[in-house]
Amino acid sequence: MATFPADYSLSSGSAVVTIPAGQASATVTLSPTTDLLVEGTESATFTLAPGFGYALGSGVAGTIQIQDSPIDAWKIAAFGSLQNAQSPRAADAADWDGDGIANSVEFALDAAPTTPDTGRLPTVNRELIGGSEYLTLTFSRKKPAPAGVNYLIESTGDLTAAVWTPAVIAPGFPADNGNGTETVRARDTVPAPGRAARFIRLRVERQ
Ligand SMILES: [Ca+2]
Ligand SMILES: [Ca+2]
Repeated sequence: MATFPADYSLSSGSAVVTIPAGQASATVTLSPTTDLLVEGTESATFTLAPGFGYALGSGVAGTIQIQDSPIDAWKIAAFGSLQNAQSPRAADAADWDGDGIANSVEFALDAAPTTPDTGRLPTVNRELIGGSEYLTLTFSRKKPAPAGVNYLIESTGDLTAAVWTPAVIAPGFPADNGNGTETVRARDTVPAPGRAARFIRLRVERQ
C-alpha cells in the first residue's frame, strides 16, 4: 500500500477531493515520488464516500498500481525477493558477487549482480579517429538504455588533480547490435599520441 504524501503527490494537494455541486466528476492527477527505496509495486485507492443527496452505485473504488523505479524492480528480480532486494547486499554500491562491479553498475551494464561477470566491464583501447589516436572506452547495454541511471563517460590526464571532463561519443555510436542491445563507444577529449598518460572511465549515477 502506497502512503500519501510519502509515495505520491496529488494535484488536489489533499487526499480528500470534493466533487463540486452540479458536477458529475472531479479530476485528480497522481504523481509517484521517485525515491531510492526498494518497495515493490504499491497500490493507491480512491473511494467514493457516502453522503447526503446522492446514492452510490457499484464500483465505488478505483485502484492504480505504482511501480518501483526500474533499478529497484530489477533488484527484486535479480536477488529473488523483495526482502533480499531491501538487504544491504542489494545496495547500489554493494558488490554481493565479489566481481568488483557495484550493483548499480551491474544494472547499467546489463550484468548479473549475483554472478561474477567481469566480461561486461567496459574495455579501454587506443584507436585512430579522424586521423588522431585517442583513448576510447567501449561497453554494451540494453537498447533502449535503462531508465533511471545516467551514464557518465569522463577522461582526464591528471589523476592527482582529479578533474574529469565529459568524453566525446565516437562517430557511429551508439551502434545497434540488432539483439536488443547497443554498443557505446566514447573517445577522450584530446588525442593521446605515443605513451601520453590519459585516463578514461564510466561512472553510473542514479537520476
Ligand atoms: Ca558485483
Ligand atoms: Ca556480477
